[in-house]
Amino acid sequence: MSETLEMIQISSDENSLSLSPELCREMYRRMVTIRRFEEAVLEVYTQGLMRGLAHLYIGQEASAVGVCSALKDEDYITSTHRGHGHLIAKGGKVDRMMAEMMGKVDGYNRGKGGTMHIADMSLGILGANGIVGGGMGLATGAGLSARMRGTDLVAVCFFGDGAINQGAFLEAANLASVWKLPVLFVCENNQYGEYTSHRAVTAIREHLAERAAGFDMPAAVVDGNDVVAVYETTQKMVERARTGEGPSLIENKTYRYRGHHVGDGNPEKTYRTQEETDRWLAKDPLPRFSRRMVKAGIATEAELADLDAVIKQHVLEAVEFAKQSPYPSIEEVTQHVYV
Ligand SMILES: Cc1ncc(C[n+]2csc(CCOP(=O)(O)OP(=O)(O)O)c2C)c(N)n1
Ligand SMILES: [Mg+2]
Repeated sequence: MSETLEMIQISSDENSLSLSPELCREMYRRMVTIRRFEEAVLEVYTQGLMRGLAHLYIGQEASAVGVCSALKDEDYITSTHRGHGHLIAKGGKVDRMMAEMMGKVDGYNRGKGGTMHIADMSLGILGANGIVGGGMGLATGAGLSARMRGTDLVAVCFFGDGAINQGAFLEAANLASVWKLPVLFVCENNQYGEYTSHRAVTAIREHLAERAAGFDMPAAVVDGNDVVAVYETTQKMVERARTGEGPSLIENKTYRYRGHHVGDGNPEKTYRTQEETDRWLAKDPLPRFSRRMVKAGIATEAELADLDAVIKQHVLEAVEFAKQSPYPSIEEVTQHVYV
């Protein structure tokens, strides 16, 4: 059993807030940006302005923001099919993201990748990924590269409760541990893989983070809707990784408030109950953190409402930017892609 395998869910004290006001405001700004961006994606999809589907991150904002706020700009992340939140949390630009959703030339991939392939190497974003578990090898490779180049950079691998059962996890986590690579595996346990509860498909007593024991890797179970707990836990794990102590696993327990994707309109009528969703809605990471900031005197309710309005406008402008952007020309149909 690894030395710090702690299977008690970590939450922070809601009655205090010792992080700097600047950091709190920035974390809140990023969480609200994710929420408003995702709402706009749903609107754009509903209006028929984008092709295919998108997997919304609404409800899980504290996980991406808590983790990425503990990283340096140069650190790496790998993301998933539910990737918009990770990208925004790492500094992705909402106008270029929205253009990519709509297949436009100003998108991150010149409109040829769409929601599940957005990458920005300049921000260390090694890509969203349509392959469940696809980021595990990439993050481990990025960690190896960071080590071989003599940097102190770390690589974070975001993945879901469903992805923890992919064989790639065994390969990546084992190698990362044997070679003590600077990799942080962040399992976002939003309770479901598509329409199936993780309890139905995963042989684990209680916490998915228990898997870390098999890799001799420290692990933490975190209240994934508590951005402070996620941030502080990540800081500790990142510090270990930077100083050569090797990888670790964080399980952020959270919930997606919407369906698996934008076309999964009413999960409460099919594979989950309204009572369960209501229980998680009471732990919504946004009002939870805003209440806490107000209580700590970091911001007033009016200031936070103003900030929300500014962000809504910013996202609306991103939608307009994407609408105005042209489709890529027919001449470049075979460029920037594997043919
Ligand atoms: C290798 C692979 N298998 C299956 C799928 C189909 N698929 C897409 S999302 C998904 C569920 C993933 O669940 P989880 O890892 O919990 O992520 P979440 O959607 O909950 O964020 C599945 C099975 C896929 N994209 N890739
Ligand atoms: Mg899941």
